[in-house]
Amino acid sequence: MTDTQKTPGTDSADGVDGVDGGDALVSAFHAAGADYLFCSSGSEWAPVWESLARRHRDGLPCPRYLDLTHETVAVGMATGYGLVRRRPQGVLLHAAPGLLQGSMAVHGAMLAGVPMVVASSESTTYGDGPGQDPGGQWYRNLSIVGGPHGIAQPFTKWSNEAAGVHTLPTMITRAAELSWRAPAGPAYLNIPLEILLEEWDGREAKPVVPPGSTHSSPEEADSVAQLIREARNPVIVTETSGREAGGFEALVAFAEAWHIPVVEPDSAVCGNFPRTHPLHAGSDIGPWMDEADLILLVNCRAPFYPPSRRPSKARIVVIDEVPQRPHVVYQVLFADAYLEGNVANTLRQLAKRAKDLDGTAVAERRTAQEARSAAERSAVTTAETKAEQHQTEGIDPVLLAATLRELLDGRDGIVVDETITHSRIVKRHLWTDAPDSYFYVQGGLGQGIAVALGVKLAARERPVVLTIGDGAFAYNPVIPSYDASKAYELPLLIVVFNNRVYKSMNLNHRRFYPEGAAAETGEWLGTDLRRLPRLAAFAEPFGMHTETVDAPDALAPALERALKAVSEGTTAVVDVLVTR
Ligand SMILES: Cc1ncc(C[n+]2csc(CCOP(=O)(O)OP(=O)(O)O)c2C)c(N)n1
Ligand SMILES: [Mg+2]
Repeated sequence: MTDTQKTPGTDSADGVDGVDGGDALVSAFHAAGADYLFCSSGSEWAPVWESLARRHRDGLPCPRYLDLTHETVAVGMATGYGLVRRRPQGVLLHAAPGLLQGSMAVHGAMLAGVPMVVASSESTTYGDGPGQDPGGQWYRNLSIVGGPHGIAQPFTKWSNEAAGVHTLPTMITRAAELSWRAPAGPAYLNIPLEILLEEWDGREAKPVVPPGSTHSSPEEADSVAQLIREARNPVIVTETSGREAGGFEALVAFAEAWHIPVVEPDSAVCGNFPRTHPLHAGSDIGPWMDEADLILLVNCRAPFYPPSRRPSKARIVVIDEVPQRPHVVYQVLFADAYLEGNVANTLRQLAKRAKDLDGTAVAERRTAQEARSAAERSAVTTAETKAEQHQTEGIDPVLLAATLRELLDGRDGIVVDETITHSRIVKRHLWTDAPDSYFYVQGGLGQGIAVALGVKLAARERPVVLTIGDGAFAYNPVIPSYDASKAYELPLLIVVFNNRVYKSMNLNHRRFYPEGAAAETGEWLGTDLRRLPRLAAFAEPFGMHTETVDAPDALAPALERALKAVSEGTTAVVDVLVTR
């Protein structure tokens, strides 16, 4: 390359200090608009570190860089950040082993519909080529047959190898653009170390602009509006409308315009509709299966269970930009009509068409919904009163969720949830009613702390609470997660619903073998966690605030102290010994 082709950051005329694939990568992520590179280290990233050091020294633009000490933390933080910011970020993992370690979280990002470009590396010369020695570990230890892009393929949207330094920046911006489009999800790029070390001509990548919008046609929207007008007992069922930019607000406007109740089934994984809204119809689609005459599935990938349980008389309209999720193995929707434009756009179009409503039908469903809403409010109150009354027996999880709700009231908090048997309680009693205020951690266990850290990174001004089971907590890379919290000043309130058991799995064992040998002898294998030490204690070496609570009277004061510590900048871990 000639000197004139070098970037302004290149300060050597002999090419030794010239830009290479590492700088091409940094330039491309900058062009893709990534705010962050979430990196879990490996020797292939030295060219990237070198580029960043050079850019920092010379005041040149680049994404912010985070040194993270575990792959789950790197990917999980990118997921949490992307849930709030909805724009692809960069994730750098180490070779095939780092990708394998991070793959559970990449799969989680795929389920969560979060855009990101994940990269890791391999060697193509194993030390037998000219140029820099990649290191014997690539020959002896790190390679995998078919290349890391082969293993990434089933749990990413797109997976490939970068074949040369000159196509690398465009490969990265292309991967970012692919990952950003519906259904958003991670794209993977294998970037061989030799390419990262190869000289690059310093051509900065062209900035990536956001995707264009997609709309359902007015004719399609008209015909669905007509179906709604003709329905007496319609219902909206949604899992993730709140995940779309503006989706939460658009769903409220749509439901209100037509007076249609909204069910958020247990498969809902983010806040879609205010829990406190009079049109919120709880989480059970059951009562509607035979009663509704129109079911509007809005971003709802798995509405019925078993999947073949078909509503008896309802027509079904599916509103989803990509209804058949390519990564879902088995999916049954029974659609009578599809609206496949951007969901927020579609809902706004439908809201505008809410004219000439049948007054009698609206009055009927308003009365029915008022009764349903009153019954739900009273059931919530009854459950909370009962939880308070049984205080002598320990801390009921309902009491924990309700106490947290009261404490968070008016603070614009965000709840990240990695509980299992307590997740219904969290949704029902720790309700959240604003956009981007509740996220359920998807995929395998062990990502919750990282996802919460990423959410906090994207919303530093809001308190972020992680609710987590004791089993899930033990799956998290706790040390690397606490390290990230401390290093990047990301204080969380972590509340452990500690029942000393993998309750969910024990319930399944009992369900499969109600009168089996384990039921007879009491030998319940695979699920007992009583031997774990005090979970809050792992935060002590990090100087974090810790509380272990086993008495109901101590609960609210402990949570208050913890929240105060968080507002002062320290992560707080409150381990609550719950009764079930
Ligand atoms: C990576 C991973 N390994 C194993 C599992 C299987 N699994 C599902 S629920 C669960 C137990 C969770 O225990 P806890 O967080 O205490 O919740 P509880 O069941 O007590 O409500 C396990 C191990 C999983 N989901 N993910
Ligand atoms: Mg448990």
